[in-house]
Amino acid sequence: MMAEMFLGADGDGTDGSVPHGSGGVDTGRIDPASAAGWADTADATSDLDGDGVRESVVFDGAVLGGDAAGVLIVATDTDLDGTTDRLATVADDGEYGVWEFRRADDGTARWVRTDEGSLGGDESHRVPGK
Ligand SMILES: [Ca+2]
Ligand SMILES: [Ca+2]
Repeated sequence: MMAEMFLGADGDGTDGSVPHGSGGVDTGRIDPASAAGWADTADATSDLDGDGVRESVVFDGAVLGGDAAGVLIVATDTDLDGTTDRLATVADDGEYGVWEFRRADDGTARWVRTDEGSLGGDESHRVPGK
């Protein structure tokens, strides 16, 4: 009985205490389609590439509700056609993600994650085999 309690408490505590450190980076708090849709309704506020034309909307995921609160979202209309085609997100825990809008030959469109990672080096560092 004692061993069982010991193992249970230890194992559960370890696994449960690092929800964002396990299973890879989860910037899935953001739904790219929803974020882009929201950005499309807003006026571009930032000129990130410095060409004099504002092409990006920077906003907090809180406007999307749910788990997105606290995530900084940068939505960019790279070809200036009026719709967002690139998203970059940075969560409050340092995890970031980049999505690009892709349209397939058959006309279907989807968001493809092109980059992900974490800005919080030590915090997210995982010891192999742990
Ligand atoms: Ca620009
Ligand atoms: Ca566009």
